[in-house]
Amino acid sequence: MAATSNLKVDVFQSPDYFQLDELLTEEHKLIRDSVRSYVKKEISPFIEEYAQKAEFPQHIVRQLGELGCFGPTVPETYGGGGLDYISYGLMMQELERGDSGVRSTASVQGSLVMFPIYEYGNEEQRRKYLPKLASGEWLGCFGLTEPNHGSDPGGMLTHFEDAGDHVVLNGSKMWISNAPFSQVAVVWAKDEAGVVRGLIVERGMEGFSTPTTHGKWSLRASATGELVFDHVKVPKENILPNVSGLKGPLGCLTKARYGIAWGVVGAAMDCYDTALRYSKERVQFGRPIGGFQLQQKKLAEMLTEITKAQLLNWRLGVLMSEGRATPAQVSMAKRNGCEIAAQITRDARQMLGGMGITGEYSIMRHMMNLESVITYEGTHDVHLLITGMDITGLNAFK
Ligand code: TGC
Ligand code: FAD
Repeated sequence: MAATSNLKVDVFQSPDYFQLDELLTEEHKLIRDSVRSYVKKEISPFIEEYAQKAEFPQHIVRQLGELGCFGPTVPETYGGGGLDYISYGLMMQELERGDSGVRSTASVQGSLVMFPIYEYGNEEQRRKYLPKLASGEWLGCFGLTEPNHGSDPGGMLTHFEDAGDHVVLNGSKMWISNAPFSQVAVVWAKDEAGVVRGLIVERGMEGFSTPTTHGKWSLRASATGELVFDHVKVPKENILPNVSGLKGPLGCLTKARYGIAWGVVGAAMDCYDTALRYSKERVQFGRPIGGFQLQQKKLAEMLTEITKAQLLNWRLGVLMSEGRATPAQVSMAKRNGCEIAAQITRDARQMLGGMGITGEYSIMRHMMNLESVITYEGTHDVHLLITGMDITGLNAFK
């Protein structure tokens, strides 16, 4: 007998083996449930089609804004949610349960575009950009990576020169999420002294273009592109005044990596739930495959890793909300989450046999998406070296 697909009608049931719900407030649960309902209704039934066509579902930008998924920790005065980090984490978990690309859109907008404008910007910049970004009227992107500088962004070549009331920006960025549809880009570039600064570049500025990256096998429902700057005149008022040096962009990454740590557990939960349901419905050798020990081993290990990662994220969320989390702790959670989620997608895919490779189920899409997530925002090995540096005090990068 063939097992029933859970994609068009999303019947996801969240695993909560250690009663983690008891650690959440009523507000946390309300936020989590509202994003979960949104994903069930507006994402799951359609996302596979967008992914197959390699098309970004542009309409979700407004929807995510209305739902409060853009800048949930930014104060309400600027259109943000004024929420704590557990709320933010739960939102990312639920969005990525639907698709990593959807979570990516929200991560970039909230942590990599709104956060630097809020944290490093002046009042004028905050008032001009944050409400439009929070509502989804505008989409933003974050330009750090360059063709020859990925893990080592400090070597970036993009630079600008002083030209009176404006600066002239030259260079290019690669692998930029949201780029092709963005109205605004937070770009990291070096000044004449070689110091990294943040600039807000707007679509329409002469010499600025955002060519789309084609041919991805991963994050197909997310738009990726380049940022090309050919003598772009950027008004000086668009420079973020309150940060200089690499700690500017790396500080944003800490926020976004935190969201990813939660997000990937959402993807893992989705794959586990699908595999569990399938294993109880799919009959071979006269009984459900879930009755075989080898299948139970996979399910038991999946749930163990999910539970450990859920606990890690919750504790990290508390530390983040209290302002006590370190970037190295965030690295550990991002790395661990990606690793266990990637392994769970692979095991879950095997449990569905041939059906596991089809778009009838979300597993193969999650599996391919996670190949990007394990790479961006710091690769698996980079995060390991960050942990190594933190515990030994010895820097393996330099
Ligand atoms: P290093 O000398 O160690 O540090 C330079 C300055 O930055 C500070 N710092 C941090 N600050 C805040 N948060 C962090 N996570 C920080 N890490 C370092 C550091 O204290 C120092 O400050 P100061 O005051 O002394 O100047 O820098 P390094 O050049 O040796 O590099 C270290 C390394 C390799 C860990 C770092 O460059 C790194 O993390 N590389 C990975 C690059 C990366 O993650 N790129 C991500 C691009 S954006 C992206 O992928 C978006 S995908 C989004 C989506 O679609 O969801
Ligand atoms: P490299 O840095 O060239 O790394 C290649 C390999 O070498 C990796 O395995 C790495 O771990 C390893 N390596 C590198 N240095 C060391 C070392 N010191 N020790 C041991 N091993 C090492 N960037 C943005 O700025 N904005 C975005 O919005 C954005 N979105 C992205 C979306 C997608 C779909 C993808 C795939 C990437 C995105 N990125 C973005 C870029 C992403 O952050 C980089 O791909 C990532 O940081 C790795 O850089 P790289 O691809 O140049 O790999």
